[in-house]
Amino acid sequence: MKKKVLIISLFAICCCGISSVIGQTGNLIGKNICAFYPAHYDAKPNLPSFALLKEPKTIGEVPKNWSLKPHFYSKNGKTIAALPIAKGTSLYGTGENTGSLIRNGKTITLWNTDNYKYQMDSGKRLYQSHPWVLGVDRDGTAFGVIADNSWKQQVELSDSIRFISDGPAFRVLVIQRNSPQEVIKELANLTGKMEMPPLWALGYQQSRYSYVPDTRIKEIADTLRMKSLPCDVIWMDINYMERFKIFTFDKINMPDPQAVNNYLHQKEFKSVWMIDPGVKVEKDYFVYESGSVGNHWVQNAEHKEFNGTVWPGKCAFPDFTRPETRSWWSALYKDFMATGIDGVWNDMNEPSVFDGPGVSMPENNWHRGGGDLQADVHLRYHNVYGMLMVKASRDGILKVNLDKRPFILSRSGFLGSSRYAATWTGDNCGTVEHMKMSVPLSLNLGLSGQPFSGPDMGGYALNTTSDLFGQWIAMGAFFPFMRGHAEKGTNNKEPWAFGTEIENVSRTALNRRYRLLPYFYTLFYEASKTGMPVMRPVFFADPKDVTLRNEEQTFLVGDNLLIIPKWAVNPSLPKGSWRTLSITGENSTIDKYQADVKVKGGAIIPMGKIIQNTTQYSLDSLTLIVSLDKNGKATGTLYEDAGDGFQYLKGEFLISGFTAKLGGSVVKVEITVKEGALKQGKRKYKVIVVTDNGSIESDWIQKNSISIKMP
Ligand code: NBV
Repeated sequence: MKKKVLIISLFAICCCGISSVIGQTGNLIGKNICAFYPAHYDAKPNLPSFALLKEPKTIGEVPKNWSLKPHFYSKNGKTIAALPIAKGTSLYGTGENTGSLIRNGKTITLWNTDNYKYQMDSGKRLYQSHPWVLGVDRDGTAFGVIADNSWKQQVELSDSIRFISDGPAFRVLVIQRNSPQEVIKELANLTGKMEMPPLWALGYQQSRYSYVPDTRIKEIADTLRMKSLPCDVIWMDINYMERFKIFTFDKINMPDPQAVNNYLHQKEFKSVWMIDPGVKVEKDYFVYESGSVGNHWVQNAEHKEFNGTVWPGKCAFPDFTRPETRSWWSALYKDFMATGIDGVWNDMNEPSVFDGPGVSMPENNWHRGGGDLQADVHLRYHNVYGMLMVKASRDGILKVNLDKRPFILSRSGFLGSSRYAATWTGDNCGTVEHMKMSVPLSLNLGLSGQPFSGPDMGGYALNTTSDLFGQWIAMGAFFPFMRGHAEKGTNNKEPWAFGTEIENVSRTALNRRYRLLPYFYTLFYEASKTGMPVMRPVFFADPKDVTLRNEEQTFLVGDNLLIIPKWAVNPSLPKGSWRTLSITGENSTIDKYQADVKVKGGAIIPMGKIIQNTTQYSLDSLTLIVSLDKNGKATGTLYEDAGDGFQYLKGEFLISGFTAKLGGSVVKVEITVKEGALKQGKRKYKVIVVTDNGSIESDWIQKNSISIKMP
């Protein structure tokens, strides 16, 4: 304890010597959660918080023995909060950034940036900002720190955690818990949780910039079905629009969007269509006209309409800080969605402005705010521009499709934006390096409150080789969001575009994902309830085991599946028994592409059938994969509901519990209903007990108690 005090005071002196120190106050806002304020904290330029769901309530004083306190000071015109960390602490979080999973030694800029190929600033700033750091101490206990402000800032992670902001002094929230998992759950309690997505959003998604004309969309859809490559969604990129004007359809490329959607629906596909924030400045264009009448545009420093160049040419940009603008924007979705569109893709919402500083707006642009949001400069609102946009998009879509769960994919985001949208990691490259990097990218998004993410599978920019595509789809099948996407001008990157071998590799990978959907969907439910990520770092298997802290080639899906991509070299794997699982009859131990999937001893994994899309999803025959622990026991869970709509919020869901126990040479599996009122149809089960020397399977049995004799 004495040593700690000494370190902290040395640290404080260090800060004092070079800058002006600001005092600090703090209070307890939850069990082992404290909020710290710089002296003379000014709420006006900081609140309401964009990250937090609601303003925290003080419930007491900072506990006497609380060691993790920020020091506030200012230096060179920046406001800084610094927290000393103990040697050996592993740092994670900070959202979407390139580089290793572990963040120690990194400096990250939080300034949402359209970063094509992750080239600018060596990828140290990407499309999203998460002023959040997760720390795991040597002993596996953990803490989390939120710098509660939206201003442009840097996170410097060295011998201390430093948030260095261009804005005024801000408050800092510190969570302390016994494990990183508990910290992540507290983060979700503070910043909100992702709502249950529609089941179809968990399926495979096929995209390209762009599938045009409309006949090409049908061709893609037909080929997927003809080749039995399971898929749920086809994506429409900007070329469906008339001269890139949002909420319009090009007369040649997309003369009848309703007919396209009908066609896709008939073939059991959903469709997701792109909408960008930039509105073409053009007389008689209804979006620009109505936006101008409503005075909805972001202003320049002179308080005049700001214009910048994006795809359509000269554009105006909605000022989403204004409640009136958000309502206007929401209402634009009415006719758009009426064409049968299922989901929306909000791109370019950093916002990207081709001829602006750093590919965005000038920092001194002006947002007028309204409601509880103050009028202020872009420097303050830039990082939440996309978040405010998707919030308005979501509201609009919900109003039109009252009984459907909205699905929005947003490129830009901020801490807490999983409340409104899923995300992908932007314009990566078709390179081995970017494939490998996609693992720590999505893992850290999961550790930063965004459970629903994934990369452009196969790589967006550059041509992709068949071998790389094979490796990528084999691994991508286990990411929360699985979409193949490619840039204009690159080679075709659909699963069949690389020849028969890779087409077969792709089919197996997709079949593996679709069979695992009951397990995935259960994990999405968990994420929506607790904030636990779907894709988890391997160190979650044992936070005390420091050898796992750097592991970023392999990952966990939930707690019970360990994914080892074929390209992984000497990964650090968790101890205990993890048994190889064959999901569709494949033998991953000799396969050149399919990732090794290992199931944890003590787990039961529910698996469905091979289906071509989620319209065919049915749990009438369920396979239970049983992997016993050293005490001969295993447990598992299954969540189910209608797959869409909101009846699940009124109790129309079912959570089943599975237990297995070895007695003598017999494994007895019991199935019980734990929660929920959904009526379960007839269901037969097959139990497969996976052991270290192969597996034993039962017949199909329509009972809730199944015994299987071990050899
Ligand atoms: O709309 C075109 C692309 C899109 O395909 C990509 O996924 C986005 O990240 N979009 C960026 C705009 C142009 C990028 C060069």
